[in-house]
Amino acid sequence: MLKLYSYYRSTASYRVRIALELKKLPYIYQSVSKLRKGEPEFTAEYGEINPQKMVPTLIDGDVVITQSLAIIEYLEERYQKPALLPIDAVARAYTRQIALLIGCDIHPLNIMRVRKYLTLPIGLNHVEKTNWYHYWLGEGLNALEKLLVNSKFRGDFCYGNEPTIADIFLVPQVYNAERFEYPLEAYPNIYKIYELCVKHPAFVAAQPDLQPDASEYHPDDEY
Ligand SMILES: N[C@@H](CCC(=O)N[C@@H](CS)C(=O)NCC(=O)O)C(=O)O
Repeated sequence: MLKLYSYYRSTASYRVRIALELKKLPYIYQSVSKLRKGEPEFTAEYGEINPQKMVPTLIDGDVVITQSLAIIEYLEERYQKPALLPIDAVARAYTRQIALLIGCDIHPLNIMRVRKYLTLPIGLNHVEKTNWYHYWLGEGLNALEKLLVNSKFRGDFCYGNEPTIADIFLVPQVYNAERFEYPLEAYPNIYKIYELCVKHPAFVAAQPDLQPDASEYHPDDEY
């Protein structure tokens, strides 16, 4: 059976969980709970599995894959139905464009190791770190909102009327924006898609609060 190294609030893990649920693939959930305590050093054993010491990591037999987009594209090629990418080349590029806008240009600026580095050695306080995140989130979401408004591909979801990788990346990022109290009123198109997705059974099953390690949560946890 597939095994996913995950952490419930990790947005990159959340993406993979959504893809697994959409494709109705059963999997073993393996929590990397050290992330919760803000400990950058995952176990040495985990470092052997994923040298970047990040989540997610997918195990499929003797295959080990890291990086959420690589995992999702692997699942797409290996387990084809339902398709998470459109058939048309231009439409595929459009959905990847949204995934990468979020995955490359928003998300990495706010992960635990970046927030820790902003604290020390840079010396930013909590408010300054929040401003940092909000600034980069705004840059990305402004562009995404425009992209959706101008797209001929846009339907109820980012592309047409079924979820694709674009929605798989959009939902965890909006979840994270809400967690960090970023106002979303300026993004009605993004938010409408988010609201639709979070009612979809696969997105519901993948949501952070329903994961096995969510119960370990403590209100003081920053990560
Ligand atoms: N580009 C990677 C990003 C993975 C990533 O940033 N994971 C975060 C959790 S969302 C993590 O493991 N953070 C640990 C750290 O920052 O040290 C992917 O898409 O899988």
